Amino acid sequence: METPIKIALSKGRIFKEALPLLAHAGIEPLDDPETSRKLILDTNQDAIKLVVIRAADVPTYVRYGAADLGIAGKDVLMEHGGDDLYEPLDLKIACCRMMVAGPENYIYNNINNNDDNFAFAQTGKRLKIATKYIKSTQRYFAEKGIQVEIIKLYGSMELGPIVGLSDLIVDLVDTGNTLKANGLAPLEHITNISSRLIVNKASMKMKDKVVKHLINSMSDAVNKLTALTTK
Ligand code: PRT
Ligand code: MG
Repeated sequence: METPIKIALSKGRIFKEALPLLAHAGIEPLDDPETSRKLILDTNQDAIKLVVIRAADVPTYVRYGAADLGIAGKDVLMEHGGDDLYEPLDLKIACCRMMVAGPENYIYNNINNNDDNFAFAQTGKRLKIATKYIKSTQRYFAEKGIQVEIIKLYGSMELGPIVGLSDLIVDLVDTGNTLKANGLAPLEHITNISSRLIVNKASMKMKDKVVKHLINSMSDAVNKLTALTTK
């Protein structure tokens, strides 16, 4: 038997929202990652396996060919950076917005009269931003022509301004409930986020028939399902 095609994805919202798309493409997992401890799930097709890993690890698995395809949030892909994998399809699932957030009506000073062009917080110090999205945050503020001090966190960014670790945060926002529950508000919209199908470059060449068939059927599924939800 040929080596099976592996699709890497994370459990939780991406897995849940990818299920209907995979089903449309004829792929049905035989295990539930929420209850199974297996990291490689069999599907109804012998030739297709699902590899269940942390969301931020998906581009790495695909980049190195440990998985042929993957499903990853645009937020994760922007941090991964580089052109070391293909991103042929917007799956339009797990949608949210990347935003600057902080205390309601927070205004910072963009002082232009020094060479560094740093933004200043209301404390008079350089503006500090806590986030796990270092590259996106850097790029966003660089495009505004200001430098900020970025503090790398791995989660619970909302805590930053509350405990005085940072003035603002950059995080993903869906309903806005998490921000609100922590006394914060969305301030600036950076970009819209959705999950993308990504493909290993060698797999695209070597397994082109199977991979292209999968891309096409997933694309069909996206069109059908978005047509249903926008009706
Ligand atoms: O949670 P874990 O540490 O295991 O990993 P992860 O956070 O990387 O994975 P997961 O499954 O939480 O998120 C996977 C992907 O889902 C992300 O990479 C995004 O592309 C996408 N996504 C869509 C989101 C959200 N919506 C989202 N709302 N990821 C995270 N959130 C979080 C956000 O960070 C904040 O804490 O939900 C909170 C805000 O939600 P609201 O509804 O309160 O605004
Ligand atoms: Mg999470």
